[in-house]
Order: sequence, then C-alpha cells, then structure tokens
Amino acid sequence: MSVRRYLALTGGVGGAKLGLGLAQRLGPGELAFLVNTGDDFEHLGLHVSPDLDTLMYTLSGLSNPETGWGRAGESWQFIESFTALGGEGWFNLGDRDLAIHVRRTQRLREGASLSVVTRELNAALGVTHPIFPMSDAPVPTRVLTADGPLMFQHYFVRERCAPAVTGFEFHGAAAARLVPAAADWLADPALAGIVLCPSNPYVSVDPVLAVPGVRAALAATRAPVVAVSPIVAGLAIKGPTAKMMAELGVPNTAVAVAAHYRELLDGFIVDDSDAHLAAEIEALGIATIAAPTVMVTLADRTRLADIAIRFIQDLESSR
Ligand code: FO1
Repeated sequence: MSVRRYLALTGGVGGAKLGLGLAQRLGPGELAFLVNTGDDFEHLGLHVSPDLDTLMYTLSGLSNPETGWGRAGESWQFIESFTALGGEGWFNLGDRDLAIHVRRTQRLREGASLSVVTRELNAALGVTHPIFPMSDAPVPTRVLTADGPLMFQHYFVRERCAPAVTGFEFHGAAAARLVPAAADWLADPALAGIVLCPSNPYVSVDPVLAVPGVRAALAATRAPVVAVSPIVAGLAIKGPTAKMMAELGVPNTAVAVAAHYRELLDGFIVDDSDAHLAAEIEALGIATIAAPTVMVTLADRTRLADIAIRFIQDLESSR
C-alpha cells in the first residue's frame, strides 16, 4: 500500500483541536497542514502569527488548554512591565510566547521566509508534521464593519468581536502564492484526502481559499474534500462564527456552512445533534454524515479524526 497523504486546512483554536486528532493518527509523512495567516499582524514591532502558533503549540502539547492559544504555564512579567510603562496591553503576550514572536521577527528580518521560519520553530518545539503557512507574503484579513474596516486582531481581541461585520477582505491575496511545498503536497498523486477543519469559515478558512490556486487545486484533485462543521446546533463551539453569520444574514446552521463551501466539498460532517439536517445538505450534492464533533478530550479529537479519515476512504471507494 503506497503512502496515502492528507492535507488539513486550519486556522484558530477549533481547527487545531481536530489537527491534533489527525496528527495522532497520521504520521508526518502522511499529514500536513495548510494554515491561515490572515490573523497575522505587526504588534510592538513583532511579527505575530497566531494561527501558526496555535497549531504549533497544540501539536507540541505546549498549548494553554483553557484558551487554546498561547502556552500553558505562562508568566506575564513582560506585558505587566510593558503596560506599566504605558505600552499597549490589550494583546496578551506571555513571556515564553514572546520568545517565539521575537525569534520569528528576527529570522524574517534576516531574510528567511515565513515557511522556513515556521519549519525552524516547529522543529525547535518537536513538531514533525509539516505546517505550511498559506502564503509567505502577508495577506492580512480586514474585517469590514458598519463603522469601517478593522485589522483582524483589533476586531477579534481589542474590540472582542463586538462590531457587527458586513464582510471581509483578504488584502494582497491576489499577489500571494501558495508556498511550493504546499502546492507539491496538493499535487501529489498520493494525496488521499483533504480536511477542512472546524474553523471559522469566514476568517480562518476563506483566507486560505483566497490564495490563488488553492480553490483550483481542491477542485482538480481526485482526493475527496471533507469539511467538519464548526457550527453545532446553531452555535459556534468557539469564537464569533455564529455571530458573524447572523450579521451577514446567513442562517447560523450547519447547512449554511456546507452551502458556503458548496462546490469544494465531497463530504460534510455535522454533529450528531444536527443529524436531522443531513438530508438538506445531501440535497446540495454533498455526502453528509453525523458524528460527535464536540472535542473536549484527546479521545474526542482522535475519534473525530478516525471518522473523517474513514469517511474520506468511503467517499473514494464509492467513486
Ligand atoms: N486572543 C485573545 O482573545 N486575547 C489575547 O490577548 C490573545 C493574545 C494572543 C497572543 C498570541 C497568540 O498567538 C494568540 C493570541 N490570541 C489572543 C488569540 C488570537 O487572537 C486568535 O487565536 C486568532 O487570531 C484567531 O483564532
């Protein structure tokens, strides 16, 4: 049996949870990640890449289990001292986390690409699964609101997702290029499946899909593309997905998420509590199964990963 390879698209805390489950089941030669960098921003002179770091910390076992972002067992000496000097304190930078941002910024200034720096940082933390930023060039997400555009972290953290959203822009996406290693993984004949992790469709998955060539690659591959709904029984497990859908006039249902990805998907996984929606999603031409998608324990993550992998294999054999 030749190696079967999988690619998981992810961003944010929810996606990283399934990422960990997949990484428990598939080795570094079988599973790679394509990660959103739309949340990246320059802060205090540092290049911060939250979704790359959330996945890195999650796969290395270092992540803060309460928040899902940053590191466990963190201390806050720097940010406390910095705010005491009158510096901005709305974005909590832990002392250990700070080392990642300083090192990434230093290596980028030395001319290393974001994908090379990502590989170095992951190797330093013992993460062996390939993690590809969606682009080496910045593609900052702008959140459009009734009161004007906001940089993503200003919307998400500083304003606590309060402003009503009217849309999103992925600035510079047209000029972005999929990193070559990710393009190779997508074009690999051994590619057996693609998983859209249960991340926010608008600000975690869409930025990745906005990079030229990604949508075309997903459409062209014979590997089944399967998404896991981030909406469970009308609610987002984490973050502003349901709130954004309401503000965009989109029903906050798993059906609406499936419709959002529509032509990209071969399969869709809804939570057991939304099993009654399967027929409606199947009517969109998307094979649908129900499963326990709420991930609290590691076992929850690996069980959902097993279900996603088996679903992909079933879709391929039913072709
Ligand atoms: N999220 C917050 O809600 N508050 C914070 O202070 C915060 C700090 C932070 C520092 C480093 C990092 O990598 C992520 C951080 N996040 C924080 C999370 C981040 O804003 C989100 O995880 C992503 O941008 C969206 O998933």
